[in-house]
Amino acid sequence: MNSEFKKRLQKLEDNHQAIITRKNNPIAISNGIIQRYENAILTDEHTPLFWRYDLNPETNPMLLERIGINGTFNAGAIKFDGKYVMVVRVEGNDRKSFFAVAESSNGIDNFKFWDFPIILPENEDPDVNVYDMRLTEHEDGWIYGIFCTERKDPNAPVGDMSSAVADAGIVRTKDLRKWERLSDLKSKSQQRNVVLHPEFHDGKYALYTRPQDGFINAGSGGGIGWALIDDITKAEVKDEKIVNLREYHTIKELKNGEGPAPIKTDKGWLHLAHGVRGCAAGLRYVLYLYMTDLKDPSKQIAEPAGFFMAPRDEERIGDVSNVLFSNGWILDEDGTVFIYYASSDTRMHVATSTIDRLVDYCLNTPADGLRSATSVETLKRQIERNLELMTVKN
Ligand code: M1P
Repeated sequence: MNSEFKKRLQKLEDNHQAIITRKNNPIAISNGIIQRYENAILTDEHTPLFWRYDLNPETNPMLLERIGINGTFNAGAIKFDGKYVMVVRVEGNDRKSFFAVAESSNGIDNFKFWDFPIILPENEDPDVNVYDMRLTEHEDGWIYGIFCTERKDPNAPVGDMSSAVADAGIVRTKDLRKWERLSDLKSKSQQRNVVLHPEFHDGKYALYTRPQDGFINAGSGGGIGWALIDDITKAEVKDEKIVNLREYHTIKELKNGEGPAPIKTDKGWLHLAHGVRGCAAGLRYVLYLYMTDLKDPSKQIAEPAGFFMAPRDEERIGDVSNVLFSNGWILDEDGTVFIYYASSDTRMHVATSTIDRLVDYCLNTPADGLRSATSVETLKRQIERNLELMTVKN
């Protein structure tokens, strides 16, 4: 090994070690609903050096990077064996995404990737690109992963190298190491952002869907759907009911999609989703919450107006800028909720909250009146109540 190689390797190792062991502090100011943290929790630089570099001085004497990683984002999450675990969408410089597991003991920092990415079995129609896995610990005893599988549109005109078809791929596992591939979801429309509900409903599996007319456009797809499934090993959407609507002049007028599997609370099912609108800068993705009925999860019972979290500071910039996306959260026994979210299709962050705070936010934040005048009316009522309170105090 030449000394240049040795020196460079040491530098790379020191830098990597510093990144993966960096402490993550809460930022000083919070809105009381969530707590953001100073650092991103997973970046391309968190991926092991032995993924990116051929470490053999004989075959890579200049120690050049051989396999570049472009981003680590849109991770599913689960508490497993006492660890906070993410199944991360890792995207290479070649634009192919794959899944890899990263774990931490406290859920806030020191996330470390497992040595190997997930070896995802394929079915008869090979996936071209796979991403955004939602994990569900189902009451049937399996951990399911539902992800988007993307393939070239077979009907694309000659020369069109972009048109794609999105479907939902389904896998299941007991240990996050060995995955069984089931049939892709059958549906009349393209599907992305499909999530398995954790309990049976009327003895059937239930899926949150996102019917869409094309690969990008939701088109006539009215929002987040709900579909009961007879056989999860050959899942088929026969009937779809829209649970959470898209609406004009809201944060989700263009499209929306379920985030992670909903959390059961004593007041109803708590849902995290993303909403998309178009603006001069392109598409803007924000996160929002809503709740559905405990007995009938297809019935919405609350939805605060507007976004719950939107991109800010460095979160605004990345491979696809102005995007927050979340498909993973973890509820701890003490009621703490770890919200794992990605910014701008580039990196992962965490925000923490509690079930009580999130449910209070959902049930007591004013709903969207859908017009400027109703927003002003809502604000006026709050100002009046507060001023009255302040006068009484003085
Ligand atoms: O680039 C933003 C997001 O775009 C897609 O989300 P949706 O299906 O809601 O449009 C997905 O490709 C997602 O991975 C990506 O973060």
